[in-house]
Amino acid sequence: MLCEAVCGVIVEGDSVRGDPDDPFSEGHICPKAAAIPDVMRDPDRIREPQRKDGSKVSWDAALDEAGAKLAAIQRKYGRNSIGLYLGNPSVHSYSAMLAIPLFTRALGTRSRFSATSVDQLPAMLAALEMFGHQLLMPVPDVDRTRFFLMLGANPLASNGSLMTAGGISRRLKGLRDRGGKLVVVDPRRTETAAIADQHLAIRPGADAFLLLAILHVLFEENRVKARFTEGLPALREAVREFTPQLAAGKTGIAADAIRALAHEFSDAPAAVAYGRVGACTQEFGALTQWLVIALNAVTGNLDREGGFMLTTPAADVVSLANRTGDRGHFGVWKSRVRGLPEFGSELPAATMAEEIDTPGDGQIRALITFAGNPVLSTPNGARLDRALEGLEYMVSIDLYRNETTRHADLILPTSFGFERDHYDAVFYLLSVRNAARYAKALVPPPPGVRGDFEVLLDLALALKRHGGGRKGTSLTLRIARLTGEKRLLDLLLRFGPHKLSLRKLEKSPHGIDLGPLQPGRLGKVLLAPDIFLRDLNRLRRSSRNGGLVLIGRRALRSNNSWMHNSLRLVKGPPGCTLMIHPDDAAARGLSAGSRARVRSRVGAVEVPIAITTDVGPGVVSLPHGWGHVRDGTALSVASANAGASLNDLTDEQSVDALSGNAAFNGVPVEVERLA
Ligand SMILES: Nc1nc2c(c(=O)[nH]1)N[C@H]1C(S)=C(S)[C@@H](COP(=O)(O)OP(=O)(O)OC[C@H]3O[C@@H](n4cnc5c(=O)[nH]c(N)nc54)[C@H](O)[C@@H]3O)O[C@H]1N2
Ligand SMILES: Nc1nc2c(c(=O)[nH]1)N[C@H]1C(S)=C(S)[C@@H](COP(=O)(O)OP(=O)(O)OC[C@H]3O[C@@H](n4cnc5c(=O)[nH]c(N)nc54)[C@H](O)[C@@H]3O)O[C@H]1N2
Ligand SMILES: [Mo]
Repeated sequence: MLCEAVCGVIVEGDSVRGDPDDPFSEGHICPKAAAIPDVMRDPDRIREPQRKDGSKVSWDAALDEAGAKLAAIQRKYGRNSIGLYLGNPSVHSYSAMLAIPLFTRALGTRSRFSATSVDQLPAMLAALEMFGHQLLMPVPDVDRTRFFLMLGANPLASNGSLMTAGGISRRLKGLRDRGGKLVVVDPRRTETAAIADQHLAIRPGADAFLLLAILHVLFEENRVKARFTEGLPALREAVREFTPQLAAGKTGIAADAIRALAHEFSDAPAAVAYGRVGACTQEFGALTQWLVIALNAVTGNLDREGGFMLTTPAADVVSLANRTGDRGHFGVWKSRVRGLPEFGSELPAATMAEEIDTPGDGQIRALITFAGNPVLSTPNGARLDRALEGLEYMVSIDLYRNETTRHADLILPTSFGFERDHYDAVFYLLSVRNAARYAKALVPPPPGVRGDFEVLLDLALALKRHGGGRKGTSLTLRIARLTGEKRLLDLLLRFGPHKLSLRKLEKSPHGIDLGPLQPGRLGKVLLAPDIFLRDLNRLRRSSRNGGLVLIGRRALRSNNSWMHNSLRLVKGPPGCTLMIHPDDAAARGLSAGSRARVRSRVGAVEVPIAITTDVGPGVVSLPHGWGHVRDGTALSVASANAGASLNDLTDEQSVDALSGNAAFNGVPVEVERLA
């Protein structure tokens, strides 16, 4: 519904609690779930289509206007003049997921962006290059592993990501009860690092050096036991120069500790390495994700129990994509202004502002956003904020007038939470056990909102009616619209590997356990794809300046940029603080209770500080998703607890040059005391 952990809940009136009979989450729940009703009945939520000035407009008039304007712009400037940004919650709505492929096909623009390129793109690129499919992303078999090496993830706050695992604390405790070990690699001593057996405080962006050095030790000591051998000699050759000594200088982790880690990983009866947001949104995200898979592979832990495994989801979108020949692609075309590569037909979100504000052929003149807030969630959001002002037309499909959608000529509001039925079409693909659960809608949506599926298809149909979009797509849209998302989901389940159906799922409202992950799901694996070997040159040349670097963070009671209007989540001490080490604070005359100005190449923000040894010297941390203080938003609770936007500091020019993914972590900053 809004979280990758997909916990089962019981709803009574406004109260939400964990479902003890859910075979997967076993009663676990977190504060975000309890806040779902807050969003549903939030007075600031948009409940009817509205214009920029806040005036109401009927659905028919709104869709017709949007269709006409967008079609006119495409006729005048070409199809690519319309940009599309898809935000994170689209993957939590099966209704949106089923509509999006049809919508994007009908729109026919190459100016497509999504939260993928500020998140897991490097992991998808590694899957595409190594396994031949962008969605074949293995997950850690947390319930059976004996050694868990976790890089750049904080599941105790995030509830786990690309690792759907309701009740992750219980599962991590289980690992230790079996005599297993958890090692967390993170520049900050996070909530997860604090419960781990070992925390290795790495310098931001240095994970590739660490992984290369572990591989170096494994090859040097003949510890390699790979079931997949394609590219093994090239991998051996590539890691030769990356010694533990070299890595120690780059990572700040002692060479002996790196050797010991390599030994423990290879001696464990089952081990898994896993890297998440911190191991993706950095300068060497793609190299890191490649090396994570390679480490699992050469130790025999890829695609086997207790290691890095693939799921067998009841609604199998991967085999559907295979059948239609869409395994993904990379770099087939480049972005207009900076020449960054497309991935799966999307361009990096870090290029969106420049594609809007740089004049010339192919410039974006109109924008559609769906369930996104890129002004707060993409690098140098302030530039995007300004760029949006220059658009000829913008339409946003969202629950709120937020920092992004405030620029839209039209906001089209959708249903949310228990107002709609729910199936986790995406997250059972990433689940640590195979499972399935379908939830019926519990309450009717407000009369003026519509479902994601309906709105997306109707907008596409309106565009087609006015002569815009790609030719030959109307019929499919109409058939899908008539079929409806529920029937399409039912078909996916019926044709899936477990031969389920909606009817069967409706009979088991607590969900169905479909068993542990199965080994032997991977065919061919390429251990050393050329694009990664070549990118090692960039790693070799990388150097570090001596100043402070900024990293992000997440908190349990905060969900990206959009749940800060729930009082129960934002109340208490301020969430948006700059964590800084005591030595760095002292050197700048900062003391407890001070406010600081943080400055980067692209901007400056002012925030309260929190002095803590949880971050090492040289590293400061600020959460993302804050900064709700722009004119024309209508978020009363959020504005009163505004904070500042981390992405007014992150740099749109700083990307993982291989994948184009945003490099949010490791931003050079200066911090000074505010008088
Ligand atoms: N409560 C809550 N839950 C959420 C979200 C939320 O906003 N709030 N967001 C959801 C979303 S969209 C996602 S994608 C997931 C993310 O899920 P996670 O990746 O588990 O969560 P993060 O807290 O972002 O963890 C990233 C960690 O990487 C570390 N890090 C930063 N730079 C580096 C580096 O260079 N190397 C290494 N090794 N580590 C580094 C950070 O210190 C941080 O602890 O969480 C999801 N769940
Ligand atoms: N510096 C830094 N920046 C980051 C990150 C980081 O770690 N550091 N993390 C990145 C990550 S992992 C992600 S995923 C992105 C998220 O970035 P985005 O997806 O751009 O932003 P969100 O904050 O998730 O905003 C979601 C919007 O969708 C709306 N919404 C919620 N549910 C629905 C729905 O069901 N239907 C519709 N139509 N709308 C809905 C909400 O009202 C909100 O406006 O942020 C990224 N930005
Ligand atoms: Mo994300």
